[in-house]
Amino acid sequence: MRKGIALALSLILLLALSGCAGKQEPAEDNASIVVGFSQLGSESSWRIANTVSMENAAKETGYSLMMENANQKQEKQIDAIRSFIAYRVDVIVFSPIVETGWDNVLTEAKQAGIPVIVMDRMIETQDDSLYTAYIGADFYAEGRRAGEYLVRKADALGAEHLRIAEIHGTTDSTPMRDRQRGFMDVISRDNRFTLIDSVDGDFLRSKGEECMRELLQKYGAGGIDVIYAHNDAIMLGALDVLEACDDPAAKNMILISVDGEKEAVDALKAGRINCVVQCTPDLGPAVMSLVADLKAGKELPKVKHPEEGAFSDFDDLTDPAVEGF
Ligand code: GYE
Repeated sequence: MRKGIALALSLILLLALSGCAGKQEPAEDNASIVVGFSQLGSESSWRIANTVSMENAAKETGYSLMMENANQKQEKQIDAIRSFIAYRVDVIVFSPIVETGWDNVLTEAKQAGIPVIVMDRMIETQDDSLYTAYIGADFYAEGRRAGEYLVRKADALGAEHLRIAEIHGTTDSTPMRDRQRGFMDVISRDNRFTLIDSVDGDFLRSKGEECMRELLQKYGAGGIDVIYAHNDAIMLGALDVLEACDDPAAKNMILISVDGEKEAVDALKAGRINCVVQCTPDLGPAVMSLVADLKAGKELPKVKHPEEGAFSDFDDLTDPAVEGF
């Protein structure tokens, strides 16, 4: 009997302790901290998952999120940032559609004393003091991973010469520039590879389809060995065209993509794509923890990259860890 009571008491104590150590309710005064977030658009599953990640992280921390979606227009992003300044939000977070053209509006934010966190894509500026911190993927490393996969694949196939067509992302955006540079840095000194074309897929599935149709018209399926798409949306659009093409050569291409959305990872598992380089959209929790550090007066790291890898037909794709978002 005594033993029973002791056990019950220790259970209560344990529950109470774990209650203390467990998930905390967001502090009530967090709601008074307003985060103005300018999302660049809704062009891909990556972007939609990124928006959801920001919304969920704001809910969890209790910060008030004021979000504007710019539908792929830089002017709309600039307007949104101006409206956040007018509203005197506590922190501005934004994912810049392209790298250049932000100095004026960020100078206005700086003059208003509002810190800016650049999320996902980066800006090009002479003045580093225009933003407090940047958090986003190392796109150059992603491009290198795509190139390294191709080198390994060429080795495994004993290929002598591979003709590559690149369908790139939004011109002058950070992932476009750096995924291209990283990939080229790996393959350009190896004379087994020739880049035959590089066309603009704007990170859109519809554009991926259109570009693939044009590439087939220009080179024929037999004239292309590799497609390097800068995101899964482009690749899935291209894949629709390749799979509907009568020429058997259209099914023999090596297909390399970036992101890791579920539809692409499933296509990889089904042997329809060869490699998907990972890029995580789940940046919300890290952004909100930067906001918390900022509010606590801590110094933020200027640059932060999430850990990423790649999935390919060299991996065990039955591993449950291989999954998309
Ligand atoms: O790869 C693509 C999206 O900026 C990393 O933007 C992001 C890219 C992502 O449209 O799917």
